[in-house]
Amino acid sequence: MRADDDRTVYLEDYRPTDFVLETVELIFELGENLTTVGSEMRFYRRGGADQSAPLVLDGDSLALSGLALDGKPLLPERYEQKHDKLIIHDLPTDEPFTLTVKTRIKPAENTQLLGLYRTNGIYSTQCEAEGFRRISYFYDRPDVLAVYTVTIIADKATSPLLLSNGNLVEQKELEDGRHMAKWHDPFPKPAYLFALVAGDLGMIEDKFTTMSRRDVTLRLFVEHGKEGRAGYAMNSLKRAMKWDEERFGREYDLDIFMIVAVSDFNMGAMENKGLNIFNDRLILADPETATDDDYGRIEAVVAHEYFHNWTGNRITCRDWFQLSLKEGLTVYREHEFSADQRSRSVIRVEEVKFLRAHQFPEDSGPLAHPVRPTQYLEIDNFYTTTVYEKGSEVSRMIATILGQDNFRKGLDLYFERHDGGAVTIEDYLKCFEDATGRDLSHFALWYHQAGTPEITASSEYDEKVGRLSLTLSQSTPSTPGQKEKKPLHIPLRTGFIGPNGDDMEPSSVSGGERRDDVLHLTKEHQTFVFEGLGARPAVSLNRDFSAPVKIEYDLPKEDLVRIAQHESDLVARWDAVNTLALNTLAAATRACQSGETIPVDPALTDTLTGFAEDDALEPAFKALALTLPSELDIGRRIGQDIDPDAIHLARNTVRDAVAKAGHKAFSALSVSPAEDAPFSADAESAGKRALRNIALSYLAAANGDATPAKEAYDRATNMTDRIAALRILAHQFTGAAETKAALEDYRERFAREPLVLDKWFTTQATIAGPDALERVQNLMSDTAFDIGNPNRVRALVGAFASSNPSGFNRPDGAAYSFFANFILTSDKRNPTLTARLMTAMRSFSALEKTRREKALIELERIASHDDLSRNLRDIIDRMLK
Ligand code: 0A1
Ligand code: ZN
Repeated sequence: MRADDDRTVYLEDYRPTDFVLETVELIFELGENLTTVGSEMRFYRRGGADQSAPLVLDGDSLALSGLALDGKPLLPERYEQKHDKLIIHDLPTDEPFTLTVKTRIKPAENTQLLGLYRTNGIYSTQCEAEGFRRISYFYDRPDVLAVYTVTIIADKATSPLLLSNGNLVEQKELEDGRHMAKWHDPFPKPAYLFALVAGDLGMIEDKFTTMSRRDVTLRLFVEHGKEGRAGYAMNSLKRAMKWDEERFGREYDLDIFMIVAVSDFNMGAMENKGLNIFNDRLILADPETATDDDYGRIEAVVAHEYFHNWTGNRITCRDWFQLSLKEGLTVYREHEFSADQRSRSVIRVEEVKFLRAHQFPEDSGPLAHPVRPTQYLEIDNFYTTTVYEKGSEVSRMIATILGQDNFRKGLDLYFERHDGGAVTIEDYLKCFEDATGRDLSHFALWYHQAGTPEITASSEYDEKVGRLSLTLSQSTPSTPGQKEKKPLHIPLRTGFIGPNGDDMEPSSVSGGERRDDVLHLTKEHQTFVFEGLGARPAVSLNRDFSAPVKIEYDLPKEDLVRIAQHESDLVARWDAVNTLALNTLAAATRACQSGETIPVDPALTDTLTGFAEDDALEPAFKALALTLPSELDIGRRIGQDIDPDAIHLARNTVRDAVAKAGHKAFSALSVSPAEDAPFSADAESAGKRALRNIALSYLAAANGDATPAKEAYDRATNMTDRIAALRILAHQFTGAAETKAALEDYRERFAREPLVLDKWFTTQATIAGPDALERVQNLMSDTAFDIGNPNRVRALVGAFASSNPSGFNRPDGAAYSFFANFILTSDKRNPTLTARLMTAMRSFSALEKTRREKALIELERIASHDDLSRNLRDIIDRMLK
């Protein structure tokens, strides 16, 4: 039974609207304390719909100041305002009609950063998912697509720039120093893709000629004075436009494409039609202020938002349960773009690391949900790594199962069949089935079943006949609301590595489908039998991480080492080293807890030294392979009764042992081959910097001397090297005079650069140990800290809670209590941000008993407040269920 006050939304309740909205004309008169919004909407009643049904429009925190039907004011008995809805009765049955709604809003008071808000002198909007209803009463749902015409009126001196979606059709001066601009977007769109920006910004401009030789004007708006940092984003945009034409045949459709960078933004960026709005940290970059990772993220996110023009905007979601239809697919397209722009295996390893660090824990904790959920209380809380990254993996698996050419055929059909539509995951899958004839009904379970599948593998080799039997069993753990799970269709790329390191190819396979190197695991238990293998191979399962699963496979250590050294698939090589390292680190943690001496497996130190010395490997890959799993990775591997202090000690011990064993190699790598060369952000140069910096951190560990890192800091000519040196100092030489000096220098050097100071906040927030809390509290009173800015909050409080396991989980629970207080305050200001921050504690039940109990007390304290936002209420209740 559903209670009356239950605001949960269920997929099964979906039905189309009673009225069809064709066009909307909006007029904004902008004022920071009072903005008026006029909305003129042309509707008609849908054929077949209930002919007496009222029109029910969504609203949120609006003041209604006018309401008219076909130009005549509506009498109070014709409408009601209930639970934020505007309900209008007795509307025409056959004739179209025009409804005019006037609302008043206060952009400067909007600290939620949803709807229309004004910060730093800029008006901007964020309407996904349900922000438009904070601007005007509307059919605020993705399946209502209308053509928009938008007039913006504002003071010309403070807002010389007036932008909205589509094409500029009129612009003129008005009285009293005001001016107006009128925009028209010919493409019907849902309200979540609406955008408006007004203010005074700098701009860079470029152009792109599309494959059908149309010229598109490209404009990128940033804070005055920051134009010099916008070039890389512009360049990324042009590469993304070209790539989408070449790889997927997708051409841009308007004459202008604009990006605006704002400094107060809840998320990364937003794909509003023709007018993307970005968190400025994902636009601004130059060598002195941005790291190589920043450059990589900018390239990826600029491309991601651009790719949405087809996957999301031209074809959108029928309802928010289908969110992964646009997000999963767009992340997959973004990943493929990055792989083509950079080194494919390096990009793939980074994706695997991200998935394991973020999506797997989500999928195994209290917030687990399917890629396509069936219910939600607050849709904002479903912009998750499951919907995004697991959704992307699901599209990747479709490509693996069908092959790239067939995947493209299916996607072509999708664009052709559904252009202009608002569709479902089923519609998407059907295109691949229809284009290729392959039945994906079993595969579709990936969208509906939550939890990370676990595969247990065992193998037997019969030397006499050269036969290998590989038995695979799969199961998926229970998740909230889904107790029983069915076996999935899992595509597993599998290699056989012979004793000399070469790939072996079996002469035949039985027990299941194998195409190319893909095994199709479809049953709960399945034994594949491979004939014609003249020697016992090391079995490399899940090459390229072809399926987002966990694999339990008791490979002999020499097989792991063989894979690490010889696999032709670099992702599998990385994974083998990573497994070797995790095995060692987990054993070291156990020893640490029982007070034994900490063992360090020479197989690990030898393999890592071998990597460090191998000149044939590309530097970026070497850097990844040499990076030990993080303390959080080790915790996840241990899984329960986690003691973060033991992990911290164990990891440092193993790191020091690796540093000593590879000392010679690391010394060689730490001297730069091209330190004085002019900076280039390309992937190859970035790889060299990454390798040099990881070598430097090992050297610092081996020598126990802060001097080389301080020298590297002083010498640095780019942010990658500077922050790498600062991190080594802060994390490995906390409290040293060199560290203090470098931290002060950085604070001073970037005093007027809030985005750059975020790295300074994060570096310090993630210093391990019991002093972290006090350090974070002190930093909160730094003048550069601003509780109203989501980037600052994430850089300091977010980083502390999510990336400082020993500091945040101090055994006395003081940090939990600090965090709970912060959450309660922050919730009043910005619920979207706060609910996301809260998820940092979602895995608290995996901690050892004392910490777990202390964490629980604080979580329950938060839950006991009866005035929480719906966002926070949803998260905390699910965490405590
Ligand atoms: N669609 C955007 C993500 C996004 C979602 C919600 C936002 O505000 C609450 C903002 C952005 C993307 O995938 O990039
Ligand atoms: Zn997206």
